[in-house]
Amino acid sequence: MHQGKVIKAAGGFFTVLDQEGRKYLCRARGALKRGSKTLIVGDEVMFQPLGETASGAEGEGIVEKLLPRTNSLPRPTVANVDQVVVVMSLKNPDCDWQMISRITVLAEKEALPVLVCLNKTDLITPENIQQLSSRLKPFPYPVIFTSALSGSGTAALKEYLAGCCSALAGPSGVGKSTLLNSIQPGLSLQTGEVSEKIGRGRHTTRQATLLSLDQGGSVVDTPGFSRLDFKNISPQELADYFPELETLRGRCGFRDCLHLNEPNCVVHKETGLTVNPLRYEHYKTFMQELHQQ
Ligand SMILES: Nc1nc2c(ncn2[C@@H]2O[C@H](COP(=O)(O)OP(=O)(O)OP(=O)(O)O)[C@@H](O)[C@H]2O)c(=O)[nH]1
Ligand SMILES: [Mg+2]
Ligand SMILES: [Zn+2]
Repeated sequence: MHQGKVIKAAGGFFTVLDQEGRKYLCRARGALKRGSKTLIVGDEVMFQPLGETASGAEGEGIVEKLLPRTNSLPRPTVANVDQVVVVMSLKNPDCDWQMISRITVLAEKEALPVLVCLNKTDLITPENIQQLSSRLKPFPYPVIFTSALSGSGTAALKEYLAGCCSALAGPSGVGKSTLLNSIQPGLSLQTGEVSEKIGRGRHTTRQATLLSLDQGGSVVDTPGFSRLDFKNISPQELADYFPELETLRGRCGFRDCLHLNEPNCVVHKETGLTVNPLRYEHYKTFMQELHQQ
């Protein structure tokens, strides 16, 4: 049997890249098609090639076994990544700040580092960017401003992607695929116009695909999403996934303070200081959602 990595999953077929760089189009054994065992992009697997394959050609095979995952995200659906790059456009479509926090909560749950990439800077004025930068102080994650169109900031993104495996995450139409094309033109990923009527992307990227970068490292281009619900997160653990709240742990009046309306809550005192008011709003919104579940 050979070991390989699932780089694409579509319609019951899995493209598996082996350690020598050969690709195999595989079906999976029955047990690997159901429940938490369903194969996803990034999975390490053992597979059996079917017959001989001429050198250079793509082979076929059967995936026999899923190897343990170091992490996995429900959305975008990927496994075994080293970091998450949240991509959002500043305009067309408008930036969804709450969605950024939703994605970071899921990344934190998997203990994954996060980078926030704010794209399409060419559509707003330098003054707007300045205002945004000051609104993002403090902010618990590194932020880079890019324009895939002008190329501004893309070198910084390229540097972040070097040497590790990143998953891009964000709504449709924010420029995930366009950014990757600008970093590595040979990828020739399909991109799509944002609908003028509804102001949203058209879901151009249909499947997550793991792409190798010439500079070393890899990146998973993913389909955009507009909704992200929390599953398997309890109200008590939510603050663990907000690093700026996590560092304040144990300093509130009540040991089990949820940082809502409790007296002597240090998070209340820190909001506007070390805690960004926008992030605290997101925390309260998510807390409400978790209580309704
Ligand atoms: N003005 C401007 N347009 C951009 C920029 N980046 C991407 N676009 C445009 O935004 C549209 C959507 O880009 P895509 O790369 O397809 O977006 P995506 O995030 O991959 O979307 P999905 O694959 O649907 O999730 C395209 O028309 C791009 O040309 C940018 O920096 N500035
Ligand atoms: Mg895309
Ligand atoms: Zn508190």
